[in-house]
Amino acid sequence: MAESKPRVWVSQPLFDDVVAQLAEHFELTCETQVRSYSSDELAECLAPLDGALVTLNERIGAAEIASARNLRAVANVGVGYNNLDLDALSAAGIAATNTPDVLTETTADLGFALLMATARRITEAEAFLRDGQWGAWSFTTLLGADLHGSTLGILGMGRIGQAIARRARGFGMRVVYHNRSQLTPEVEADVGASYVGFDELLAASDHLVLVLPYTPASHHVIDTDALAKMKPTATLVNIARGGIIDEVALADALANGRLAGAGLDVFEGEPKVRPELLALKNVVLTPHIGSASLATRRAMVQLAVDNLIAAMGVGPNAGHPPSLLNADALIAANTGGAIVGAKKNGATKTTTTKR
Ligand code: 8YV
Repeated sequence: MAESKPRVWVSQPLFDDVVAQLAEHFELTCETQVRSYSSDELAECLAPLDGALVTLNERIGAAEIASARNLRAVANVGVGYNNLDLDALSAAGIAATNTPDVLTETTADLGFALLMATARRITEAEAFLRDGQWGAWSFTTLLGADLHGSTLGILGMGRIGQAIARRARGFGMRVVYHNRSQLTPEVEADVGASYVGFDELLAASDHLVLVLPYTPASHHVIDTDALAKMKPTATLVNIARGGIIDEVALADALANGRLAGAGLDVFEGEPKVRPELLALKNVVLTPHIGSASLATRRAMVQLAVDNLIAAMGVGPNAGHPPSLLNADALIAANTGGAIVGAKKNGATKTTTTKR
């Protein structure tokens, strides 16, 4: 009898023609409806699998993989992977991958769109027009702030931050940034940005864009104190993760004239958006569309598919997924041994066994 193919699952409807490539190597199941999963539902879906292709909506940690004894790889469609508990996946010998690079320029474009829309109050202006308030033209209606000649602050200077800095140069902006580590002088010169401390970044920015990864260290890094250090005329754009901002503090600052405007593509409780933010006029809101151009979303799914095939040890890059997040797990998985048992169940002792 022929050996059965490894079982792979795709958690959300993506691009059928791209995802179908998985069927060449695996027994493939794809969700056909957009779904949100409870932890228990996810654990049930993962339990019989060898591999999974998931999105940021699926939070995968120790509880979700507890019964997934054969799971070897989880491919995330997204560069951010705060939905994955890498320690838990590595401890279980499960390879995790993400989709960097292919979305850099598209996400930088959206960052710039929000910078412009927020500074020039585009959505507020459109609502004003659609509401029939454009009765008599007034010279002082809907005055905004300039991008040209202003200082752009970038918090988080990875690939997307650098792509935004390059765009800012074309707009005649001065660019300052803060990051865990300073860029080399060559890269700083190339992107045209100067390193400053966190407080200086807040104080100097006419427009501040957040592009840092969401980790416990960056949770609510923009809080009441940070907002108080910004210019009351400044605008703030977030294209990273909602949890980086204390949204209650932000809504309060925006409502009370301590910050001019905000452009938000991501929210702490998304897809729910705080009523305090929805009630404000000086906020531009988009539903997490940073990477949402057709070409880029297709490229992200293609990279996730390539990652999954390679992480499962088949295809032309067998054993070498293009964007692996936890090399230790892959070594365990591909040598036929994976760290399971005691550690998988949350204890500290590890045993290596065949998967
Ligand atoms: C994705 C994102 O759309 O890549 C990321 O980190 O936030 C977005 O580009 C999202 O992750 C889809 O899963």
